[in-house]
Amino acid sequence: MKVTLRWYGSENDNISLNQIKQIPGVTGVVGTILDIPVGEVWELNRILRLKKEVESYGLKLEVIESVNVHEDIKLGLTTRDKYIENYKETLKNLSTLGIKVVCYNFMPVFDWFRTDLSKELPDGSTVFSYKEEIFEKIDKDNIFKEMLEKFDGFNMPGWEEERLNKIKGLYTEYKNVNEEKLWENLEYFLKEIIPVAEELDTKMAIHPDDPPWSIFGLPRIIKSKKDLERLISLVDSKYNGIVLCSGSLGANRDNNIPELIRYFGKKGRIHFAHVRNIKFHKGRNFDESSHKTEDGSLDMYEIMKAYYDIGFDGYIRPDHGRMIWGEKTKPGYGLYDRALGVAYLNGLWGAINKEGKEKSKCIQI
Ligand code: DNO
Repeated sequence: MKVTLRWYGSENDNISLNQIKQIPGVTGVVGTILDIPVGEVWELNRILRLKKEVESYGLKLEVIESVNVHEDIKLGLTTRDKYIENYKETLKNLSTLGIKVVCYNFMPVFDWFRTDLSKELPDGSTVFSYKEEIFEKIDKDNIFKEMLEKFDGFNMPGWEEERLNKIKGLYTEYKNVNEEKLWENLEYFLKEIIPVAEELDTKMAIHPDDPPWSIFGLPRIIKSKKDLERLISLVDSKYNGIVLCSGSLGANRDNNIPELIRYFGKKGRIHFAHVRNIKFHKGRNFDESSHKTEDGSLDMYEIMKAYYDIGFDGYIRPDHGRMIWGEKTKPGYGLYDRALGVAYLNGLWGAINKEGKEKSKCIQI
């Protein structure tokens, strides 16, 4: 596996590349450019600037998270073709500069969603959490305003301000898009994009819906094994793959993460792994937790073992971290807890690896 950390660029992140390169085992960053409006072409110069900066610290830039998909594509409007052409252009530019994996999602209007971004745990750390009772009281027309307040001045991926003023209109437009229609629109997009990705040797990886259920009456379609199976069959190409995000899919207790890793890993469709833990509470409620197994509800050993067993050689990153030690940065994307996360995941991997070697020695004897 290739261990990476997400980084938002010097304009948007107060964590430095120098700090990142000091985390044991991290060899690359997952790049994000937040200031290009969704749907516009990512120009070569802009990507090159990011690449040079990352490489000047001896780190690699081979994964982008995300190149977001314009709403017109998800809505299936006639204007989508223009945005699809732009997307292809962006893929070409990214590939020219050595990007191997592009992460995207197909969630209408909202990307990831939580009801609290700084719930305090007994040890004083704060985490993202989702509570149904709070969710039900949310004023969905003013959700962007509420979320932006929670972001505490930091701009967050998936919550571009440009959509803020269009929110009511978007709900109306999605009235004509049910899950089947959204599948059709995804298929249309992939049939255009995947042949280009194949030519460029760029792997496309869809991020699952987070949380994996419909919110505010909007359709959501990447929530389960069945959905992922349907996704990979829309265009049968290894370039049409997935981000196996343990925390997103894992929020539905019916999704067995190690089993999903083994199943889609063996098919060669996992191009990017997001690994984090969550703690289940009543019903659908959950908190994000530290990466450690005992702090949450997912068995991180089993998750890493599944990656090990499939011989995973793709990109992996720790996912959201808690806010600890007084750190002030983008919620979920602090340095300290993600660095602890990397160390823990590397520890598990190292132990599994050593055990595997010991076992194979025994077999040879
Ligand atoms: C949130 C992230 C998401 C993710 C996108 C990928 O923290 O996991 O914003 O990057 O859904 O397209």
